[in-house]
Amino acid sequence: MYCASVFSLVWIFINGNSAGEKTFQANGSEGDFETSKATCSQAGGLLASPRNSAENTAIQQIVVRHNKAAYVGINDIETEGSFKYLSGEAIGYSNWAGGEPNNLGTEDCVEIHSDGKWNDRSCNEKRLIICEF
Ligand code: 293
Ligand code: CA
Repeated sequence: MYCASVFSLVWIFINGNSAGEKTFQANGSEGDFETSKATCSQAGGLLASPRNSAENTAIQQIVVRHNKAAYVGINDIETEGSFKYLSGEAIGYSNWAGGEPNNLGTEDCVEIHSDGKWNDRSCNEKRLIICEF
């Protein structure tokens, strides 16, 4: 337990993926939105849900490291145009790319790109799984 904790702290320091109280982690695996949510939940965490710019930057760094966009824990599945966290709470921070969200076709999930900007996207793509703990 002690060694695991020390390792975790060193890992987080080296990878610079900590923001405030949260740590963000990816192991390279990918999945659609439901798979990403379930994977993080099974790991005892939550699909990464940026609530401020520091958290968004920490997640962005992981996207850059893996060169693969990721879903965040935000969607408007329930009510079009009303983006909410997985908890059901309305989002209090956003970092949309220009022209987004555009709900092209039907886009109810949100992906984060290597520039840190968000795009609403179909929930059925394969994206890097990033969890928060
Ligand atoms: C359109 C215009 C693009 C944009 C794209 C995404 C799809 O094709 O500029 O990147 O929609 O919003 O989710
Ligand atoms: Ca879009």
